[in-house]
Amino acid sequence: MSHTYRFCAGPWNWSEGRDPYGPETRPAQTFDWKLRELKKLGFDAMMFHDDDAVPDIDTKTHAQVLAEARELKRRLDGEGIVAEMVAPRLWFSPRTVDGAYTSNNPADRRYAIDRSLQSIDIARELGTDILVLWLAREGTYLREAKRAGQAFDWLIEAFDAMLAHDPKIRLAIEPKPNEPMDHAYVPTIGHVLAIATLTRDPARTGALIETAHCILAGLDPSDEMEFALRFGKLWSLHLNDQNGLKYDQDKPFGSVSLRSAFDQVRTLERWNYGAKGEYVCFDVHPFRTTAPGQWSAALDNSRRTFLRLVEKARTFDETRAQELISKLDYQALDQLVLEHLLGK
Ligand code: GLO
Ligand code: MG
Repeated sequence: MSHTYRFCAGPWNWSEGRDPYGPETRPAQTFDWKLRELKKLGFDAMMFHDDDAVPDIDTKTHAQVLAEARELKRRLDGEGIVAEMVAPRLWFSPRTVDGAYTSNNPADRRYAIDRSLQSIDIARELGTDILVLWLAREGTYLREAKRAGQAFDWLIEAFDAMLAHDPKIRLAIEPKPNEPMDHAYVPTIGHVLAIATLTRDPARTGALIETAHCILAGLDPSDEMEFALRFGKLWSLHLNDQNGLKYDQDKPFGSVSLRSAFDQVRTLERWNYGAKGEYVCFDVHPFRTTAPGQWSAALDNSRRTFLRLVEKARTFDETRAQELISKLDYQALDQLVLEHLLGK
């Protein structure tokens, strides 16, 4: 229980304040600015959508895409920042309006697979073996529009194509139960691990867990993490917070429930998360009201809260907790946790 953590964020975590009811509230910042901010904040890695790494990706040839990825790698090396993962952003394109791997249109399914294979090539150039798959539009608004069994076959077919494309790539599937879809086909970590068993290489098919997504599924984030860790499958992590079953909020880590955040950190401590090179990523968004001067606060605050909670996890009176557990005195255990968090 003594290792240090390494932190990661993505360019989208400096979002500009847009929501479904109103436009941006901050002017966009450049990628170079974000890279410098990341360094200043004490982060070690950046996570990338394919089109964060190579903007306007669909207008470029494969050779151009790879050349730009190589150039990005040079810039990252220059700043001392590692690329943690690459994720194909399959939910913006007009070719994925009906979903990507599970679209009812075969040409669009092909597009999604090809773009994912290209993302693997980008990952290779950037020096990471993790391809994150947030299956944003793989689900339904309308039950009768698709058959779940068929959708699972298409998902497995797509995962298999990716696993075959590169013998080193590892798929970290990021489950989320809803939004943008009404119901997603892979809503929880249990679904991820079950579907992994049907791929051509289950050992290279694992998970990324996001706090808010567990809460949206009505599940406890630390238990979900513990489940993935028990299977050796927690390869990346998106910490943030979420106020109940609402729209996806991506609040700073610990913002809604400090106690839940403590439980998540305690789980990571117990399993030595990070010891195999995994990063702690914060998938947070600044509040809409945030002024440009405080733009990085959601990330900085999340990291600060995380580190304070690591101290709380390491100084928690485990002996006393065990005594209370053996007597089933959960009333006292509850208060032990609360007073520890309150600083008594
Ligand atoms: C949205 C997801 C999203 C992904 C990111 C990486 O709810 O959390 O932010 O993590 O696109 O694939
Ligand atoms: Mg996420």
